[in-house]
Amino acid sequence: VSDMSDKANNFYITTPIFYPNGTPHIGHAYTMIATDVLARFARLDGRNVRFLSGTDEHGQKMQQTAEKEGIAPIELATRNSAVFRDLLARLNCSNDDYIRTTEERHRVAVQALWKRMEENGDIYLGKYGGWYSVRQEAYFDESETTLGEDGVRREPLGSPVEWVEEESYFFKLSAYGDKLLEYYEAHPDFIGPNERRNEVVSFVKSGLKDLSISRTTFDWGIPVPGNPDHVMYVWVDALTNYITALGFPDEANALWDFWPGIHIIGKDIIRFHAVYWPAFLMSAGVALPKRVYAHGFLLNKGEKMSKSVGNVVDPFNLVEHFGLDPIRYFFLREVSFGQDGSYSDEGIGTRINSDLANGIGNLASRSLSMIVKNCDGQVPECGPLTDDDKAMLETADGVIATVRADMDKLAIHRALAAIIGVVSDADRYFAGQEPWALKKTDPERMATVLYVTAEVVRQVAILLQPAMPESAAKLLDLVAVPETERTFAHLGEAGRLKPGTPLEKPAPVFPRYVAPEE
Ligand code: ME8
Repeated sequence: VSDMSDKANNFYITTPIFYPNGTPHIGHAYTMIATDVLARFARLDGRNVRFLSGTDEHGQKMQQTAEKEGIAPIELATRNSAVFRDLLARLNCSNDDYIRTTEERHRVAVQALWKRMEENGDIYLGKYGGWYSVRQEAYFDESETTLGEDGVRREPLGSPVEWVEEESYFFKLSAYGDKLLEYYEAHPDFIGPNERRNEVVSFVKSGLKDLSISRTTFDWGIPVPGNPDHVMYVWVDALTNYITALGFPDEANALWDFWPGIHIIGKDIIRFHAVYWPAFLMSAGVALPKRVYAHGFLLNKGEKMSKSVGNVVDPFNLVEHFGLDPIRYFFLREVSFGQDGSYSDEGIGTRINSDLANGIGNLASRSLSMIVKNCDGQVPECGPLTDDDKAMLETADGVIATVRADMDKLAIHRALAAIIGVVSDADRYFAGQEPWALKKTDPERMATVLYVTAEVVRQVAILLQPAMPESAAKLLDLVAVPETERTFAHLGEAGRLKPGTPLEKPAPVFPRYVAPEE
């Protein structure tokens, strides 16, 4: 039982807040699923969890898209933010809060943070000129841009840039280079994975310039305190969401005990989270996040997804086609968390069939139907254990240690491989013991083998809950585990199946995937 008053037990985790200038795609879904599995894992492991997601609704891009559609920016934001919220629900994400940056609580927090940075002497008024990308909402150094044969200058990711000059407030980022480097050095787990950490360290070592943090060329944003001609640069606004949702600046409210937290992001926005955000927080005298971890990008059959290539996959359709838990499992298991990953319908089908239908699904249905048929429909008595039985149970009891260590390193794919590895061990155990042959020769021995196998199914199902909450619950129903006995505290000896518990004929949990005819 976790102690809810113990601050050290609090666990705060966030997704990026998404731009609602369009509808979500599979990359957004991937971030949501990965963050959800980390939140669910921590909950089952007895932590007091708070999980946040939401939408990033200000900025020039939103204003321009709304203008094109002939609607107000808030209408566009409200319409698409609802779709992101629906996607979280469709993906069975367990977020505790959903923040929209157009909410009043957020204006209050952002303006408070700005004032603290200003009081610390880190904000000054100046003039800014630079190559600005509307799509990236960022200025680029001339050296980072290239002039195309079509006469259009572009930033490294390919969006056009234009020369913009405006009066602007600046944040003294240049004063934070050494402090950031010291911090990275003292907190080796602050940025992950290592590739991203190295990238950030070399960026900071190359020298930080002051950062332009206000705009006068449009007005869809949070006004700068004391000078409403300026709206805040959208990244100052956006990053603050993580503390708005904990009630900042009211550091006496109970939610504030969740700070600092862990930010899960895509690799595209590492600089904002690992350089700008910690500098803002240092300036404002607020604790820095525990960790910023960037996952890789998803590629469709190895190709970048883009509207022009026509390979953008709608996450709602993908889930409809394959089923939710298989999709969650596929992305978490197939992609090395932190690296880029590729997906295709064939890849998804193969993975679902090998690990789920032929793996845990088959093990559960074979062993449990034998129990229902041959053991009076009850969890059988467990007789004296052979070395093979003991080894099998030890494997199952011990896997949580590996899984916990992997999850702590955010190696989600490895944690799942370890869990599915136990299923392979159990398949070998089951085949080797031949309980179907023991039925005639030694029914008591058969009962013990079936008991051990069902007990492995119980533990695997408990461990699979973060990745596949609904399917794992069905497996736990099959072995009649009460809902109150499904946390990691019930793994191992503590939660062993009780002989005599009635079991139902097992319904299939993971059907085989058969690709539709062309
Ligand atoms: O950047 N593969 O919002 P955004 C994997 N509002 N993940 C992907 C992806 C892909 N192909 N494409 C996008 C923003 N993502 C800002 C964030 S946070 C204070 C503000 C995911 O809607 C990935 O997590 O463009 C990426 O970081 C995020 O979507 C960007 O979402």
